[in-house]
Amino acid sequence: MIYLFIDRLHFKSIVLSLIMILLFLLNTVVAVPGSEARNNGPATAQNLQETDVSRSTGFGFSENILATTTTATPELTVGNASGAPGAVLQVPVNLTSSGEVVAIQFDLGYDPALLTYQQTNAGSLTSTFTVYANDVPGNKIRVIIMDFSNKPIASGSGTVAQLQFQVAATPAGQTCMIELSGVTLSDTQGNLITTNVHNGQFTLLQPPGDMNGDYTVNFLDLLFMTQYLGEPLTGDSLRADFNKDDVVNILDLLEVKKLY
Ligand SMILES: [Ca+2]
Ligand SMILES: [Ca+2]
Repeated sequence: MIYLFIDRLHFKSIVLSLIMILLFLLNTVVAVPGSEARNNGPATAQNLQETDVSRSTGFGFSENILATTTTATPELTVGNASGAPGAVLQVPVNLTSSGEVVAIQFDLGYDPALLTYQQTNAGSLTSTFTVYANDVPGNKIRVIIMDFSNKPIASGSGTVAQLQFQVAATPAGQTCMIELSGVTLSDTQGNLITTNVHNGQFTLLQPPGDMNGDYTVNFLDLLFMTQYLGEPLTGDSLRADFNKDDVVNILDLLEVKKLY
């Protein structure tokens, strides 16, 4: 019985050994030509090269994103505006940024001989922000834009404020700069952000019926038109044909008379 038991143990050991040898041989045969062996095995020269490429690409993307974020200087730009005497117009102030701006302060200067300030409204990027605006000495409007939760202004381009002006009824001049000063942009830590600033310009438009080009409509325009009654339509007489019926007559004068 004892020998029989030993023989059984011996037989099992032999079978297990044979299975181990068979598995080793199978693993060797499969592993040699396959690519998985390279990935799972020890670091060969090719493995290291692939790893290096992967790391290089990963860091490359990170560095590119960081570079874009840190090198794109925000732009604060005043839009150009135009209007005839008495017209009400909006002057937009636009911001282009990468989402790092949380608060803005600036002064907007203008010529009171041409424009009268009325009010300031939030822009497309700041509809949920608080916008303060006050007159300050030197014919300037001081604007402060912020959010008490320290929320950044969305990245991209859009208006951060709309300043409303009325053109003077009898303007002294035809153009003026709409000029930024004291521009202060802040990040979430309260740090000053370097900003490129672009001023705007207001241009006075001739009102309809202004025949003599003095930006007002009055009896002088009627006198101007009478020079061309029945005259051929060339040069200034083309303007005198106010209703564009190809003749200068009393009907044109009556149309202009309605405008003042
Ligand atoms: Ca006129
Ligand atoms: Ca006419």
